[in-house]
Amino acid sequence: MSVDYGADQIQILEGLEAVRKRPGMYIGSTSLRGLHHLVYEIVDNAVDEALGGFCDTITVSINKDESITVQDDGRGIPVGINEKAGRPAVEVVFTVLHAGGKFGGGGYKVSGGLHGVGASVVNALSTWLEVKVYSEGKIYQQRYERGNVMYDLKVVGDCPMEMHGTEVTFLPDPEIFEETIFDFETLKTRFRETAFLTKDLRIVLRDLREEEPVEEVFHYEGGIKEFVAYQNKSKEALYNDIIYCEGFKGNIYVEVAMQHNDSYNETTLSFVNNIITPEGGTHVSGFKNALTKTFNDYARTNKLLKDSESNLSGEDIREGLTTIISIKVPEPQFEGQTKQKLGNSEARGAVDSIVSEQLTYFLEQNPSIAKTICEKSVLAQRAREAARKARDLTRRKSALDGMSLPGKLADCSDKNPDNCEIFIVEGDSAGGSAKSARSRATQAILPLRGKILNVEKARLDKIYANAEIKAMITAFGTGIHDDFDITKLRYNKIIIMTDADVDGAHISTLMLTFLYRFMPELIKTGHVYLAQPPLYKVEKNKKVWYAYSDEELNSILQEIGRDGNNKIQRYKGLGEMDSEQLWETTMDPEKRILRKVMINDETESEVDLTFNILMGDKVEPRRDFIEENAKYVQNLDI
Ligand code: 28F
Repeated sequence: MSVDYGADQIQILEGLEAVRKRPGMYIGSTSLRGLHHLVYEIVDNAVDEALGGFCDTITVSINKDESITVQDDGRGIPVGINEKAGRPAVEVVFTVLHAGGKFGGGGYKVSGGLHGVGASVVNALSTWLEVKVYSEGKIYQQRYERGNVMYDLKVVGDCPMEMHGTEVTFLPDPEIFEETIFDFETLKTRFRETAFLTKDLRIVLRDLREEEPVEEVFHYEGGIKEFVAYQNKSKEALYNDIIYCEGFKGNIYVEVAMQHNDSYNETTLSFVNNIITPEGGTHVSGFKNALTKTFNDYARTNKLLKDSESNLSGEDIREGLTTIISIKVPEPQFEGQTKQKLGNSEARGAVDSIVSEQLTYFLEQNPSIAKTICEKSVLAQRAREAARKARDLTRRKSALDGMSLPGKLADCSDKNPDNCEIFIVEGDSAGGSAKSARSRATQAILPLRGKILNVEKARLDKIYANAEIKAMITAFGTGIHDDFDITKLRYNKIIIMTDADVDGAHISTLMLTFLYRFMPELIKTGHVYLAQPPLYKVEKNKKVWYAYSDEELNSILQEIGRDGNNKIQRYKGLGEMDSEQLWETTMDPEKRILRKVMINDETESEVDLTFNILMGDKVEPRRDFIEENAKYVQNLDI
């Protein structure tokens, strides 16, 4: 090492050592999520360069050895000596915690993800990292190992005079991370989102680990308008235009794009400086306020709402509305437990005033679209009114007869939810076997008749009137909607048990759609599971084996020998098993396989889309999705 250890250098080493000691403080976690965060940190620096107008393509490659290379065609991190540090600026960027003068005044500090920490943190948490800068005909390079400088910045070659940019390659340290294998889909979702939010930026994602390298290019000239179109791709839009509002209010830049579709769900994705804000905040409330006010004003003025009718609620207007809100704020303040909610009060007014003004103008210019939306909202208002009455009725009824549980439910005797689980079983006959198989103390059985209602295609009033759905809601005990209270959950595990065939998979998906739309907290807090019944039973010399997949069947046959003495039985449904077999293979907590249903919040916007693709009206996106994902279906993990 050719670096002299002055006082500054020692401070730097202490800084990076702190990062290695408490990585969670800097990147949130050392799980798979933290691992991917490293990539976002580096890419975000390149995105900053793009937002400044200096870079138009960012290439991210997952290399064969699980290192990552990020390249941009920006100005290149400065290689000249930084006055204060007495070292090249690029070295400062990678070795000093929170370095980066460009994050000071002027411009917007983009992302840095949840923790806003940057390149030096990635460096500290990598086994090795190499940076190359292309500038003024020269290629500069420096290498670090676990944050330590390996040699002074040096020129390693020439490049064309007009070439410029930065290239960073790093290998995450397995001493730090629990897992070091990158997930292509996770990166894909993230960079698609980044590209939507940064009009004109091209992001190329390559997976070089595969025999045949995979490449995806994300480039959207329409920016967030295209984001809305993408979210609505599996739905029927109510009108062709995408409503778009944009502008500055003081130093806050606001962009909003929206379009209604014929579904009943609201999708609102909001971002601050390109960071997703899953819990919304002041920018989202400013938007909602403007939307409600503007539509009510318009509907009254144009007699689309009678004097005798009450105002449309925000929810009525947002039924079937897909919205992307993206704002840029010089100094964002994030609040809430997970720091995912915008707190800046000036953002509320900025979004409200820009949306109110431009939406009013749009509605005046497009009376037929305005009428379509108002009419849909009035229908939503009526359905909501009917649903509320139905809900009040059940609420009053349950208060009268002391919260009567559905008749079909075979409840467990233990009243401590921590010990209890409920099996939602397709069909009365399988329900019957499950009832005699179960362990009565802790396992409850709720049989459902036939297919449950597809909530993706039904309005609220119809959903609340559905017997199977009512049975589930009362059995779970949590209530729904504004009344939802997870502490009232009567079972620790909700287990969906269906046949191991296409129909069974369809019923599971309908169930998951219902849970995701109406009680997403149950999924997010890890209470929902899929049972996994066996596909085959193999018998030989009075001994029995169960196989849960074709591979498993093959390996069993390999082991016991493939001969005429095995009788192999393929199970077509739960009903073919007697209660003892059902217990042994699928329900016994000691032996069964359960799959936990999870939502990864990094990909939450995709989950919404997935349910719509699977359960919505359009055939083509569904077919594409199933084809694309066929290889994952064995291990479906939504
Ligand atoms: C592969 C990841 O990190 N790209 C970057 C720049 C450009 C500048 C910069 C970055 C200046 C003094 C810190 C260039 N010219 N890609 C990247 N491109 N950082 S990071 O400046 C950093 C500050 O200390 C840059 C003029 N100004 C800024």
